[in-house]
Amino acid sequence: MIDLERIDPQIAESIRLEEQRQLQRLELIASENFASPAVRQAQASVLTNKYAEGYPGHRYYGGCEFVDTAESLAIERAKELFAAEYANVQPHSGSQANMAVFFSILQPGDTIMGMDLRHGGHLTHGSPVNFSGRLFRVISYGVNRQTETIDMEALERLAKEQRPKLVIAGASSYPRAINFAFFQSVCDEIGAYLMVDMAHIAGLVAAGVHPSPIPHSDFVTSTTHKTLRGPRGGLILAREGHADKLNKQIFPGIQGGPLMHVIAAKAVAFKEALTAEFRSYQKQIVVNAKRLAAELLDRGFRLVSGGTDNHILLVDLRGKGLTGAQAEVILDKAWITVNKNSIPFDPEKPAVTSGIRVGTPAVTTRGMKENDMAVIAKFIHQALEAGDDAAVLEQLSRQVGDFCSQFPLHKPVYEMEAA
Ligand code: DSN
Repeated sequence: MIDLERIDPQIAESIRLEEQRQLQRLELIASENFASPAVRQAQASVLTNKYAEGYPGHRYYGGCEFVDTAESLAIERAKELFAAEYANVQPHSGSQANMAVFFSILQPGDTIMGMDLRHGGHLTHGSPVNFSGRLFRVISYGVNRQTETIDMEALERLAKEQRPKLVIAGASSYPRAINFAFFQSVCDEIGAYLMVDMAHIAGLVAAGVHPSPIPHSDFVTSTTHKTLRGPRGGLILAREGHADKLNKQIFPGIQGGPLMHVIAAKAVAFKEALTAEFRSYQKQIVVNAKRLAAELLDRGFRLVSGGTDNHILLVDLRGKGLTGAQAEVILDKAWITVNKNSIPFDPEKPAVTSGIRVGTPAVTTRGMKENDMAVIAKFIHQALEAGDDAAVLEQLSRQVGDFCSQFPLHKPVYEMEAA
């Protein structure tokens, strides 16, 4: 930071403060994590200087021999990690990965079917405010009102009636395991493609803690920075037969020069994810989520679907007389970071919501275990009980800061316990 402090003290200060925030506060945003020092080192490297439009061995620029090595390693490791036939590591984000898949098999106006955003889906799965909803005809499925799990019967009925060309499985705020084999059977019956967006659960899938979508899908997309704990970016996996059209859609279809520094960091993250330590970390994420769920239920919170199978809890706050927006602000004051989140059939608007989404990937990276989840549940309960009592929230924020100081932020993967 020496040069940065001198050249741009304002940006240096914002980075320093953000680092302090991450260090001192409880990070419970389900889609966030702390990338390892090795991942960040690759991402901050001179590879950011290189143009490499094209693919390894077939570039539109000279001098690509070393970045070719980095990208080839990333591809091979991604394929090994997920037992996939094909990998494209160039998508700048999960949204770009999804866009490339859509454009490789769909024409504007074609019908796609995805999970309703208000039931836990993602913007790119057909929301009207997103390119996916603007370019394609969208059919949405959701959860059953009683079980709050995906309504498979309704989904099958709708798919047979509407015959989408592409069905999308995967979610952003769904706390339960997804039955990819069932999605495949529906797609087989109606002759649709199946794309699984596993962004949230990619780390769990890599570690075998969640069933893999790979054997069941034509396409699997992901981000690399959530449970997978890599740099911020996207990934496409597919059957080899789709390779040419996917490569063409990413470049030159929708992207220009790949971010070679990010691709190198993805390669590092995939290498880390191939270790026994990483598998043990992923198991702990789920163990922690289940314990946090039990502790919150004990304190009178209602959880959507009654619990969790993965890294996510969706807390319904209506019984506590709070909206999601209010809870997010209150918890922030106690140095607990979550996001407000719609719950299925939410009577509140998306900017208000009736719930919060809570996730365990980041705190598990810090080395927190089951008993620490009991402490976190207590903090959440105390903060929400305090409401707008600023003095209590300030006092709590000091306790949260002290608690966090016991857990290093950047624990190198090789220092973690193996399973
Ligand atoms: N914005 C991400 C999340 O928080 O789940 C999804 O892309």
